[in-house]
Amino acid sequence: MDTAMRNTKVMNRFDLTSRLLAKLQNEEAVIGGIGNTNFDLWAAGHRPQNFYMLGSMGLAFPIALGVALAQPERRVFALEGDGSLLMQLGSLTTIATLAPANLTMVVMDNGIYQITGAQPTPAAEVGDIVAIAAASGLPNSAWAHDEEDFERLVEEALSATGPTLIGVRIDDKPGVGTTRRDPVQIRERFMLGLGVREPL
Ligand SMILES: Cc1ncc(C[n+]2csc(CCOP(=O)(O)OP(=O)(O)O)c2C)c(N)n1
Repeated sequence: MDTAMRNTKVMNRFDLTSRLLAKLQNEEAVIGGIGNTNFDLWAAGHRPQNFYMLGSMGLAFPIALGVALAQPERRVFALEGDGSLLMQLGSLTTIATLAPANLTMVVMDNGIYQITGAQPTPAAEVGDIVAIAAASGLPNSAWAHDEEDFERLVEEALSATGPTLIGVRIDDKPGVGTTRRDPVQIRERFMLGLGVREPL
């Protein structure tokens, strides 16, 4: 585990999301959290296995947990902002307890609630989300030092034998695109993408 948060490069959410998607070859599910994480997931390239959370902070990891448990043969990635994860820290211990080997969580840590006006999050100066994750029972948690390190951690995650968490420090840029706000369409498209809905 590497908890050296202060030594990590400040990167960009859209760039990292694009790098993640470029590594996927097996219809892996990708769950974007509220706001910027799902906007950048959309902008990086829609895939039938992408799910875009609207409205509720902190649900990317719980939704991804459900998908990972329901489809253990499929690798599942979840993208969440630091502010949103702070709303739902308990999900980390739940995930550590259920320990799906196919789940990887990416925390996009800009230290702010970017989308609502860049207010600093409570943990911006004093907390370390990767250390919190490790102490929640997820020893396979690490900060990505730079883009290459992020790609290496994603590759490792693709064959991991337990849940993994990757922390990335990111800049204060908003998401590049905007998901269409149609929850029913998002859900139905995702279920088709996961093969659990018959096409009409
Ligand atoms: C329970 C709840 N409180 C407040 C909001 C308003 N809100 C929506 S997104 C957001 C900030 C999200 O911050 P973060 O997850 O760090 O992502 P960022 O905007 O920095 O990309 C807030 C406060 C909300 N949707 N739900």
